Amino acid sequence: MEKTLILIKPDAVEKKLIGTIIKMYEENGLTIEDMYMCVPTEEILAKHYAEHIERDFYKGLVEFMMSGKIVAVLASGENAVSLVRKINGATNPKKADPCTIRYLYGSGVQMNAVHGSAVIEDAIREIEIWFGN
Ligand code: YYY
Ligand code: MG
Repeated sequence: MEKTLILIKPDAVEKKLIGTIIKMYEENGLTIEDMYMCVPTEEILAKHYAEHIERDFYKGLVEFMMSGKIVAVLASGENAVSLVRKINGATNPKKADPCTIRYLYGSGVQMNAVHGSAVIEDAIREIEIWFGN
């Protein structure tokens, strides 16, 4: 069974959307294997967002991600990686399909409520970062 990494970002936690968001994954057939809350460190975010470190939005993104608690979620299911990306919707909530988490609850490209691993290789890498072996 495929596994993937989800982060419920500080904007969604602040809006009390943890339960609503977890329910959307479960209703779409995913299983929650493990989860915890934390205020992420700069170090873990540098690993997680390594591909974006040179981008101009990186500093603001890290500051936002450290602005409050997040929920790290390990989820599994058939095609879990692509299924979570579909449920999450496009990076920009304005361009996301209706009924997706980002369309419903995102407030901008940065504050877009959730993260989901993009491909299986990323999921393996990100699960290692957030949950270890
Ligand atoms: O994988 P996904 O989260 O949909 O988008 P990425 O292009 O990987 O960007 C990661 C993360 O960075 C995005 O969720 C918000 C933030 N971001 C930003 O703040 N400003 C941008 N112009 C692009 C991305
Ligand atoms: Mg990405």
